[in-house]
Amino acid sequence: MTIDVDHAWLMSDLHLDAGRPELTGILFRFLRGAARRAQALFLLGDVFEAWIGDDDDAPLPAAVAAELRAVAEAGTTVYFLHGNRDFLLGAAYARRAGLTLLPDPTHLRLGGVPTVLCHGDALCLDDRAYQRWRAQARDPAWQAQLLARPLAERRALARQLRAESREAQRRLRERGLPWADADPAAVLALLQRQGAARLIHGHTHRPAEHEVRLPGGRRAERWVLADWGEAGEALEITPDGAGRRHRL
Ligand code: LP5
Repeated sequence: MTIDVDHAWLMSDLHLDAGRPELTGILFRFLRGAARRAQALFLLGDVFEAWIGDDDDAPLPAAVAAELRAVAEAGTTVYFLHGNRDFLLGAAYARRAGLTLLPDPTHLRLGGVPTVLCHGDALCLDDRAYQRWRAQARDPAWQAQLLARPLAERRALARQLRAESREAQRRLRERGLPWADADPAAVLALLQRQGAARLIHGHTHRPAEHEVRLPGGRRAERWVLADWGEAGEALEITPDGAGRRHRL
């Protein structure tokens, strides 16, 4: 079934973490208010700083599940697409939080526009070390083995992976190499695959609106969502267009 929604909110890269309660507070305020004005809310990955399994017994995932479920029960469908931090979020948590899981990428109609949604990490083809890691991390057999490990071990592993990632980025900066960005050919291919006129993604932490010229002279848009560094941000789509809402 094709998703066709006139009024939607989209956000990504919230990186919710017990150490940043102000971000969770912003999200909850939004979920209790503005979120409910739309037909759908699309969470495009990295909602959580690190997801170690649906059986995580920490208070944060439980509190977020309760707030998301309340939105879904109030009539706003909440969709979730995995990011590189929460790729292990599974069906059990989705049921608990009233989420509808989406594949990456997802083609749909938003505000009347044929649109494609993705987290954005799969577009960063130049980041070869990350793409190798991504292929392994998305392998269901590897995930099952990992999720069978005790929670405490997974928590420690997540900390280790974060440290490795920060170190990899520090080395990049040291060598003067740029932070990964979306590959133009991959963007074109994604837009062309199902005739989309708009691509929306996060991950790169480079919020911007790009115009993409497709072969044949057709134009498309690429919207890059902001990460929630200091304040919450969301993109609102209506039949009148797309607009960023800062300081939620
Ligand atoms: O995340 P960010 O923004 O810092 O950087 C990303 C890429 N890094 C990652 C790795 C994540 O940050 C790790 C955190 C995952 C949390 C969930 C873990 C759940 C599993 C464990 C618990 C059950 O995604 C980074 C990109 C950057 O975006 C820009 O695109 O460059 O990629 C890298 O830095 C590549 C590195 O080489 C990192 C890969 C580490 C691989 C280590 C292999 C160890 C295997 C352990 C097996 C269990």
